[in-house]
Amino acid sequence: MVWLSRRSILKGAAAFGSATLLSRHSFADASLPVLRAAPASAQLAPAGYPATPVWAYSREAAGTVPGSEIRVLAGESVRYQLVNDLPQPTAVHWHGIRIENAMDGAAPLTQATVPPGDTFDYDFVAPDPGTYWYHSHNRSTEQVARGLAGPLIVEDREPWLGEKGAATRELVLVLDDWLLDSDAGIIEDRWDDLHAASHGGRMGNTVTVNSVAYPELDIQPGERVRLRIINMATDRIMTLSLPHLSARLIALDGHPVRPRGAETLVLGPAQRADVAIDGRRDGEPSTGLMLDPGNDEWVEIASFIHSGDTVLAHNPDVRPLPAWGTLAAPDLSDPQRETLMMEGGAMRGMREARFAGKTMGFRELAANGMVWAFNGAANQMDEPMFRAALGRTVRMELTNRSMFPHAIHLHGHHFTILSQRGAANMEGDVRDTVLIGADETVEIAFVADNPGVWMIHCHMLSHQQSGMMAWFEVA
Ligand SMILES: [Cu+2]
Repeated sequence: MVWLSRRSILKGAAAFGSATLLSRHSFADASLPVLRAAPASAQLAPAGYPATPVWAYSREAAGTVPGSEIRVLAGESVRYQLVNDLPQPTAVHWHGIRIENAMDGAAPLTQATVPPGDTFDYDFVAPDPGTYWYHSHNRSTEQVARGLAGPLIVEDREPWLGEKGAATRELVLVLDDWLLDSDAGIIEDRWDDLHAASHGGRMGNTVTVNSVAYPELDIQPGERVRLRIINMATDRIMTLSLPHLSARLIALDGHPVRPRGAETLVLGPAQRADVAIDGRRDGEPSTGLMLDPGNDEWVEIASFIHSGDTVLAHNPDVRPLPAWGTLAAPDLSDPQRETLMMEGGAMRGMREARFAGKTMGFRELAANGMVWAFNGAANQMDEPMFRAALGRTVRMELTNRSMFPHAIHLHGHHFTILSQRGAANMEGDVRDTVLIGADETVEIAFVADNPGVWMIHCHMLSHQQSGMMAWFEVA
């Protein structure tokens, strides 16, 4: 799709034809394939319920949730013309890609929003292999909740699948959380619900896997499969369990880890985990992908149905994914030190914070829709939280003084987790989004090697909308 294959030229031409009828586009580059954002429909609730009106991305005729999978090789370009056929302005963020700043889609920081009927050309290199996703980054509390998100898979140039000790196939599992009414419609009048925002965020009531409620997934007994698990929920932390499948973690947020046991996994919003599983060989036909909705009552959100020939037993050790080789190692000898202090929310709150150029008390902040702050400032977009010289190592202490967990995401960079809850992280995990529990402190470090202005925000989108948003500059 990236090199202008015959197929992509044909697709581009087809898109040109239909787009001229629908939109007032300036065709700067008519050869770009179209990624359309438009209203669509999806069967999210179990059979027997009506289909749900959603907003969806599509590369072909009809929009789907999740949006069509985009898949490239590491180092290749992702090129799409976003066509906005929504009733609202929008923009696309390519989550976790160490991208050129102008392509980051973080409206209004890195580009203007794309008005209804208009287009924007995205063209960038995806340098690092791994499991990523793309989603709306304007009014995202609403637009992601309506379905504007899809998987973005960057394949490694070095072989892994099919090698000794590796998996023989892979399966992308998109987890999402929908707030539906009794007719399976998305509940639409609570985008600015400050009660939800000051707690854990806008929680849904229907968890789906690849936008299906309780799907059955086929697996052969003993078969080794790579799961690429993506949490696309706006606010829900997915606490998962994969019993009886010898689950081993092989990557976090796209970055390889030394394989380790992963019978339970905690994925904050926007986080990803790649997990190798082995189909069970004990004759039991089924096992579940289990979710703890927060009350310790595990529910099965998908089931692995075992059928077909039994695969020869694998060595229990899983072959590690090839190392990236593209990420600069932080120099911790004399780093630039930064802090991010999170406060606000229910049960603890904050006395005051700066917002829109003045210091406000709790009530005035709430009247402006702000219930959270970073370093004493809510939604601080007029100046950067910090500036770093290009190539400098930044060591950052993130402290959560609230009663709720937060999923802090840095755009344009991946960072090493140095410590969590006071304990050194011996695994050296590298991530783009880190979950920080109530009263926890996490230390991270990264090389500020990507020039531009980059958002730093909570990926619980209700929290982002109500104050947990800022940016930093690398120059
Ligand atoms: Cu948060």
